[in-house]
Amino acid sequence: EWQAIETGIGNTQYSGQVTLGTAPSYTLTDTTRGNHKTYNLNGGTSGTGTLFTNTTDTWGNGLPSNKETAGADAHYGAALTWDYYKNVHGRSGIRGDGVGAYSRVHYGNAYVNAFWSDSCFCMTYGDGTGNSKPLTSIDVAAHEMTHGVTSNTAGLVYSGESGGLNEATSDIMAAAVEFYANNANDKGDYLVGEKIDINGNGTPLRYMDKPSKDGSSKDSWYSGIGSIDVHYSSGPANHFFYLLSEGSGAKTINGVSYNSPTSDGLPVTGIGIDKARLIWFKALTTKFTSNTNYAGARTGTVAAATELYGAGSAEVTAVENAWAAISVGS
Ligand code: ASN
Ligand code: ZN
Repeated sequence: EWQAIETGIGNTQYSGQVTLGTAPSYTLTDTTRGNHKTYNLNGGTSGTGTLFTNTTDTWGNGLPSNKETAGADAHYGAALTWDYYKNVHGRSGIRGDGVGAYSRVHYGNAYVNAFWSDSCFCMTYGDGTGNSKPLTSIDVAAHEMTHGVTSNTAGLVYSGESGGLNEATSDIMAAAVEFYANNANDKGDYLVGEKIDINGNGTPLRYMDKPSKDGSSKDSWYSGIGSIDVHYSSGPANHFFYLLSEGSGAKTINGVSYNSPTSDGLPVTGIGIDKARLIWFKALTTKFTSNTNYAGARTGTVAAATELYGAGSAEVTAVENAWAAISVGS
């Protein structure tokens, strides 16, 4: 059956003016991306609320007081993440079957979190502190959607070291999506949640070049890291990915300054995020299993890099050096 492809205009809070999939006239339904839909919970905490519907094809006004604005941000983040997985990794949707998930915005009252749920095959966003900072930025959307990808591939158990690797996978792919999007209002970075002001002082939620900058995350692996919260045991793997992409030491990218340390004091030369993201994705989808730990992640990524770039390649050496730099040896 033939279906019109409508592209509306979204005035988002975090990403400026963007195009949105809005068919049929006019709802937030993305027919070119598995019919991904975006719903307004309007403060509710269950069900789907109502599908965003409009008489014109312009959505939101860039401000959180307009209920469509968060819908536009979430719809855009889902579209970017879909495009990233399709165009960079050849994966069509979260399950790889071309079927879209859906997004729900305006969950609860001043709810400061966002989450993926396997049971609804959907992602949900609160409106943040004072209902003025919805958690609908590109990186948060990509982070939550990637929980769906992880769940349908490696299936990394959400506790212990595998839980940290699950969380890191979401942060890693969030950074990759942000760089892929190259949005003028939200350029790529190795920060997580820099737009949503979750700390109330303008600082990001997490830092991949030096995870301990958040006060809780770990920079390197240690025996016992599996006992801490998965959003902190993700630190070493986030740090690994930064080092593999950009290398150790000081560097400024898109106006953000980084300074990544190594636990062994040896320098790491980065191979660029375009290669690093392929290595991580290949390991996630063909090497990691539900109980993969840090040692297994090292083995899996070395194997993935070897298949992609060859034994003895500079890429394999960089993977080995980046793991050594966060205290995961051979
Ligand atoms: N936003 C959090 C996350 O995606 C929610 C959670 O802790 N499950 O990790
Ligand atoms: Zn997460």
